[in-house]
Amino acid sequence: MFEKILIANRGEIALRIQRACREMGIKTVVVHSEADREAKYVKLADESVCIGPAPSALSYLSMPAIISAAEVTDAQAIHPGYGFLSENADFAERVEQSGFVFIGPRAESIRMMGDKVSAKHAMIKAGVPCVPGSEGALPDDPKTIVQIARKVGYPVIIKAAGGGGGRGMRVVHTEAALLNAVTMTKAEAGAAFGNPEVYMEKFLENPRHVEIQILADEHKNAIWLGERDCSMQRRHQKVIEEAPAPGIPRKIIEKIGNRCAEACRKLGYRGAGTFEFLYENEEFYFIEMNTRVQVEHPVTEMITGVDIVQEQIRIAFGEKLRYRQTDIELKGHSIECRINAEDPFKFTPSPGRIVSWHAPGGPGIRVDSHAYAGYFVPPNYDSMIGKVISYGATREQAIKRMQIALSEMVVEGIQTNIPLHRELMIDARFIEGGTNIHYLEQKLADKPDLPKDAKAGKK
Ligand code: MV4
Repeated sequence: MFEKILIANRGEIALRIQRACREMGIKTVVVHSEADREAKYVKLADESVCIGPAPSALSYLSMPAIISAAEVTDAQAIHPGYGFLSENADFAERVEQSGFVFIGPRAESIRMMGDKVSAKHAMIKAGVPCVPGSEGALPDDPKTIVQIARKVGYPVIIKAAGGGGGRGMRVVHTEAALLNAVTMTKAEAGAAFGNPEVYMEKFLENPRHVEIQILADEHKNAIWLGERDCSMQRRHQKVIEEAPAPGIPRKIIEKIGNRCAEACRKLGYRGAGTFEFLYENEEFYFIEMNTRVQVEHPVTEMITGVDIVQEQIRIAFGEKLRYRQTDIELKGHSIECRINAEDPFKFTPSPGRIVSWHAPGGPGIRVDSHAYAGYFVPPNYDSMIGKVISYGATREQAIKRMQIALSEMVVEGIQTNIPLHRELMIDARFIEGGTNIHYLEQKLADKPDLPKDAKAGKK
């Protein structure tokens, strides 16, 4: 096994990866910016290297700084976590060219999935059902574009090949609005992603966001670890995730899960990965694939008992998967609440010094966080400061335990979204289960006593 791994990330995931390494007897190097110098997980690591000033572009996104840090510390592999350089194919390539192992998929897989047109093409070929739409990128000819849209049927959505995660897309309801929307999306995509290619899909009005976690080794073994429902989101930021997805027939999920694992084998995919789907009227439609460990991976760990980060490391070392599909049993239910340093209903960031921090505990509660009393939340990065994860034999028990956990939790000195989570855990529609991707924004828009600009979905 590797003796030493460099963690090219920060915050809770840097701590999470460190814990996986420690359990495996692997030494850790963390890189950090000047803003994260005092972070506790930096002190907990075996070694640390300051790689630059607070702005991400000068630290966590600096490939030469990170690779140099691996060189001076004699690390053998680099774990990119999520965000930052985790889905940057050039980084994966440069890491390997410098003689280190990239803990993630091959650069070519990252590149293929980063281009949403080639990702969709690969999925169609591999037998994964996709949203009906244009076959590949839209052509330049306006008449052909109009024809494609008529065939797909309105409303349609125009998406940038270089986009993803909600960036670079436009919904079109009428033929009159079509060509202008295509022109605008192409111009924006060219400017934002350096790739003006766009494609078209049927716009699904009220889907849920359900994703499949997979693990694949370089010996063509691949398994799926159940699904996660991530529909509770605001402005493409997930707020609550859970596994399993409530109310979806197991037969339908098993069919799609097996398709995903089979696609991994066909594509020669290696590493952990997530197939993102829209789910509507008992049908799954592939939209994107993420080639990294995800924020919400713990809910899958809770119901499968598989340590996804440790498996990433074993796969990168070249080991064979330690599980066959028949070893994977989904047991119980898990819910994750993302804790953000922000105003709970206006959503403005709230960085600063945490004065008191009382994390919840007890049966079925896991807290993944690097925060503590006295920790300063820097203003330079994402506002997520941790995750509370509950587990129960049933969804009802997981909700109950989460309610208790949130009632115990105290964070003072900054604002957090804990009050929002407390409301959501007693929300009748959430408790019923199966709300769609618009539910949270609609609920917030219906709240009477908020200034208009604070409401989501009213841009
Ligand atoms: C869609 C869609 C409806 N129909 N595609 C947004 C993020 C990106 N991953 C894809 N997204 C969507 N694609 C079709 N054909 C609706 C969304 C969407 C969405 C998807 C998942 C989670 C939250 C969302 C919020 C708004 C829109």
